[in-house]
Formats: sequence, C-alpha cells, structure tokens
Amino acid sequence: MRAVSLIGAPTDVGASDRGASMGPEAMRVAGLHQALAQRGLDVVDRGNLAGPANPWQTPSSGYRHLREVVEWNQRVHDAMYAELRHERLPILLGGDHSLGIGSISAVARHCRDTGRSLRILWLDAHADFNTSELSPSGNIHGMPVACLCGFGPSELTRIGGAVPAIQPQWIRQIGIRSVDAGEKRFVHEQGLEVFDMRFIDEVGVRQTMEMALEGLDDRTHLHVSFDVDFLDPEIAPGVGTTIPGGPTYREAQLCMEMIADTGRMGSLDVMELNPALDVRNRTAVLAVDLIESLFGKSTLMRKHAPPR
Ligand code: HAR
Ligand code: MN
Ligand code: MN
Ligand code: MN
Repeated sequence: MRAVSLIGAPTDVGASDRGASMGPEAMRVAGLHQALAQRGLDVVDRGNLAGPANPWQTPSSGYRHLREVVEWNQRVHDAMYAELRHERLPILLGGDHSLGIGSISAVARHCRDTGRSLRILWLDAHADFNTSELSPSGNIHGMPVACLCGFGPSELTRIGGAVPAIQPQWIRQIGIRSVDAGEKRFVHEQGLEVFDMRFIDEVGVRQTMEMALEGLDDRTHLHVSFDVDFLDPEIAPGVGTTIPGGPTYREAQLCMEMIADTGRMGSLDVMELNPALDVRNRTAVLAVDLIESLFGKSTLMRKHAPPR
C-alpha cells in the first residue's frame, strides 16, 4: 500500500500528565507530510479528529476520564477503519496511548474482513497491560493492551465489534522497561511475548527483531504501535513518562529498518509525543526521522546481508 493518511487525535484524556494533545501538530511542524511525500508516497493529511475536552479529574471506579476515553476511541476507530477500507495505510498521530484501543480494534476488524492475520509490534517502555484493579494510577493509557485482549470495561473492549479484539499471541512487545507489580504477573499469566530491554541488551536489536518478526507471510497485516517513550530519554525528552535505559538512536533506527524490510506494515500509531516537555521539537523531528525509516529510507542500497 503506497497511499498513506495522517489522522491527528489531539487528546491527553487517557493520561495524568497534560500535553500529548499537542503531539499531532508537533509532528506536522517537524515535516512528517513532506518527508513521506519525498519518499514517493501519496500522502493525505485528514487533519485532526474532534472529541471531548480533558475534564482534568481524579479517577472514579478505577478509571480516569472513562467516558471521554471511550468517545475518543470510537472516533479513532471509525477514522482508522475508513482508511483501511479504502486501502490506505493510516498513521495515527497521538495523543496518548489509550487511543491504541480504537486504532488496533479497527485494524483487527479490517483483518477479519479481509481474511488476514494480524501481528502487532508494541514499541514502548511500558507494557500498557494494566486493568483498573492492577493500575496504580487509573490512567487508561496504561491499559490499552489489556483492553484489546478483552480485559477492561465493555465500552472499550467492544469498540471494534468483536471481544476480545485481538489475542495476546498476536503481540510482540519491544523495549519494555517499566511494568507495575500486578501488571507483571498478568503479563506472564496471559503469555504476552515481551522482548524487554534486558533481552535487547543481551542479544542485540538484530536478533530481537528477527524473533519479533518471525512467521510473517503475505497474508499478514503488520501494525506498529510506536509509543515515543520507547526511545531513550537522552534522545527523546518530549514524552510524559520518561524511563531511562531505552534504545539509542541507531538501535531505534535498526528496529524501524528491519520492520520496513518486511514490506508488511499496514498501519502505524505514533503516540505519547508531548511537545510541552520537548526541547525545540527535537523529539518530533526524531520521530519523523524514524518514520521515514519505517517507510524504507536507508543509508545505502545493500549489496549483501551481513553475516550472522
Ligand atoms: N504503568 C503506569 C500506569 O499504568 C504507566 C503507564 C502509562 N504510560 C505510558 N504508556 N506512557 O505507555 O499508570
Ligand atoms: Mn488492506
Ligand atoms: Mn504506551
Ligand atoms: Mn509508554
């Protein structure tokens, strides 16, 4: 699919830190549209979705802003699904990561419609596998993976029309280095495949990505959910929840290059960019650079695969 649509979802209702609502505009200012157009893609910017304001309240019954999160996710679902139906590759510009619920449930629906299998790469410092009982914060951006797997309030789990929207075995989590105690037990119980930072340190990005991308075929839709806090805070300060010890610039580039090499990416989320915490928009500029790699920018044409 060479046609790409940008969808802005300017909200931070799923988080307790404000500012991810400015993410879509920062990505535009950093030149995302032009960078992709220069790669020969047919790029359309659909502009920003509209949704409820951030009421800035404390959690109630275990969730902060559940009603608003549901509404935003319904709109994200509809917008992503419409692009997929028209054979366009949607790029969701977040916005906090709770919106992964609407995005990925739309992708899963599209895969059911078209008889494809789904593989999800979750690039993040966090597992985002909390439930309201397990969450220390009530912030729904710590819960999208659990909701997609059917563990969450029904208003969120049913957004894509099937509950659960996805199976845990379809997911590969990469770069994880911050998981809450109860969440950790639940990740193990559900058998999520997690390549955490220790794994990456020990085997390297190359082998990690080979494992995460193993088994794709020409019927696989690959969805990449890129939480910008995946990156080391030294290179990406513009996120709400920085966790030290993330991938370096080159390690992140290699992840993206290896995803591009599969030729299977069919949809993308770019989430949690927080311009209020950034330094001269450098995190947005870096995100654009990494997205260019996801779409096949590379330093040189390669003559040989490097030896194993
Ligand atoms: N685990 C913490 C919580 O549930 C923080 C996770 C949310 N932060 C994110 N998402 N940026 O990846 O509150
Ligand atoms: Mn398709
Ligand atoms: Mn996340
Ligand atoms: Mn995160």
